[in-house]
Amino acid sequence: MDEQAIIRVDQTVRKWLHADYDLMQKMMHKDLEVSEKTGPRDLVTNVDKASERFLIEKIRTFDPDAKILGEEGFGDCLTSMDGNVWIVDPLDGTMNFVKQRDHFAIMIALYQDGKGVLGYIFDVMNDVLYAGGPAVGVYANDERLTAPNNIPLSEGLFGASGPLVIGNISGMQEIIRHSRGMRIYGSAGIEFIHAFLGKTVGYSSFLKPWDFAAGRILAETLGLVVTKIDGSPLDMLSSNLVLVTTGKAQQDIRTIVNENV
Ligand code: 2AM
Ligand code: CA
Ligand code: CA
Ligand code: CA
Repeated sequence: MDEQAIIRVDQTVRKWLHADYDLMQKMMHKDLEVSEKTGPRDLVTNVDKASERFLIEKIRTFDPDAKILGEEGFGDCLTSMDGNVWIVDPLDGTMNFVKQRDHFAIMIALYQDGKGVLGYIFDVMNDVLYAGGPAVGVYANDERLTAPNNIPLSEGLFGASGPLVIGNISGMQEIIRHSRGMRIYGSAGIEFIHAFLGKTVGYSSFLKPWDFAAGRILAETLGLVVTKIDGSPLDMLSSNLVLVTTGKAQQDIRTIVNENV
């Protein structure tokens, strides 16, 4: 796709996201239908499902030959990253949505033959859409973002998921001890945003493709490094222990992880 084509796709996706935002705003103040997926800490609501149905219907009409992966199962089964692949997390941070009506996001990513083209993380309650990709840069609404400072681990706050910290997976507690402190927000999308803005030096969590597909594109465009915790490349078709950090913190963390295997 040339730059003009990417800009046209971008304008279309932004319209879908704003319509999805309106849908969510209407639904979130009514009674939610909440059910458990794998247990009481893994929920899905009628809003997750409505959002995914809405976005996938838009993508199918716009790009009928594409493959679409959605968390709640309304898309396709993905076996390769060939061609156009859209990855949708219709509501990221469902537990926050249910308990707080805050700190959640809508995420969409477009990959072409495995390369990230456009990524979107919509911070719904702050009404800020983080959007872009390598061809167009990264924007927070209309404001272009610049790369966060390449600070070492020792100079920043580190975002982690609860299970990684509690289980001390891959030396997570040691990683945090080397940082200025730990933050846990309960939404991968919101955590990625904090890394974009330099509010944290990085983030790590065990994530599915829809949790990191958009964040990865935006983070890499901003010069951050997105890998598995051991520094190896991400697998877009399965779960990964994802690490997004500045280049310097990536080196610091790799040293700690190697000492804790
Ligand atoms: P979700 O809300 O879209 O499910 C904190 O739980 C973060 O990790 C959220 O971004 C959440 O995404 C994601 N996550 C990934 N796997 C999860 C799981 N099994 N249970 C709860 N959250 C999960
Ligand atoms: Ca979920
Ligand atoms: Ca998610
Ligand atoms: Ca979700």
